[in-house]
Amino acid sequence: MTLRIPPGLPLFGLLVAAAGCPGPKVVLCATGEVEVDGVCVEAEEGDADTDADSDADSDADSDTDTDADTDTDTDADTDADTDTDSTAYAIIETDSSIIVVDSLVTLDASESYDTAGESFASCTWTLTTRPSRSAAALSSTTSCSRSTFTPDLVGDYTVELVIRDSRGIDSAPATLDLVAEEGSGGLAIELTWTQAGDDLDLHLLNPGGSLVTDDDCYYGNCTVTEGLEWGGTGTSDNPTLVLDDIPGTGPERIEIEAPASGIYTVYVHDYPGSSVDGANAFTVDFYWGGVLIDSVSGSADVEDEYYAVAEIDFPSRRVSPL
Ligand SMILES: [Ca+2]
Ligand SMILES: [Ca+2]
Ligand SMILES: [Ca+2]
Ligand SMILES: [Ca+2]
Repeated sequence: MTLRIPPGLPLFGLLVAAAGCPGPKVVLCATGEVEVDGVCVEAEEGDADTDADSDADSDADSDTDTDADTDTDTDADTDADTDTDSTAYAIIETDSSIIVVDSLVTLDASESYDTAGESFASCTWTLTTRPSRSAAALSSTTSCSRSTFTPDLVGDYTVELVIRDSRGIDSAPATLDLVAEEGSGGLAIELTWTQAGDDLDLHLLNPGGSLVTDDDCYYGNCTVTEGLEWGGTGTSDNPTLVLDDIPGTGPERIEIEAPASGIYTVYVHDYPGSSVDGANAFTVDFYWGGVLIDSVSGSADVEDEYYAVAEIDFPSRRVSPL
């Protein structure tokens, strides 16, 4: 028979399985060795136990450490919150995040509150973002009720409000992101009044124009079927009286899609053919691109009287009451 000795195996650990000697394999290993798959390998006594111990120790240690850390952190956070957090909460509200160039934006802080029920020590508004060439500014930087501003350029604006509580600790800032767009265009001037049966009339004078001429847009010359030629040769700068009213309380409405530059003047006439004596309160609303940009009120007290209400300048769209 040929005896093969696997390399590296000690002779006394050799498997003996000669031909003609069937039966259970017998492996004799030296002290300090164990049989594995028919060969003797060096036993690593205590390995299993050692590993088990290590694992157990590690687990125990980890658990202990984690618990300790958690407890410590929680306590520290709680203490810090109590000591340094403001009891004031700043809130800014406005109608829409989309705003219109040259139209006033109102920012309301009245929903802000203090969890301790104390009065605010101070409020600070900041316009933190505006287009690079913008000169827009807040009407108030210290009011705790409201502030306003008028975006002068298309672009992004951000307003921030910080409230200091009675202990002198500042709230987290409330921030409001706004995007200013050009109005979709189009001037609309609308007249409403309070006493029916009186027939008030809306008149709009072309820059430099006179009442009851073709430089005055009113019921007599300016309806959708008539129309006037104002400004340049195109029609977008022409006025139209799109709503007329005689028996009710309005509205009467004049529109110009793209007014030429200049100062236009608005009058209200108390038409004498329909007569109601006494005061008749009226309101003229100015819209640009469908957005209300200004409103002027007055009172028509005398039949056949013309009341100068306001001027509106283009291209600035500034309204000046008269
Ligand atoms: Ca009248
Ligand atoms: Ca009328
Ligand atoms: Ca024209
Ligand atoms: Ca009247």
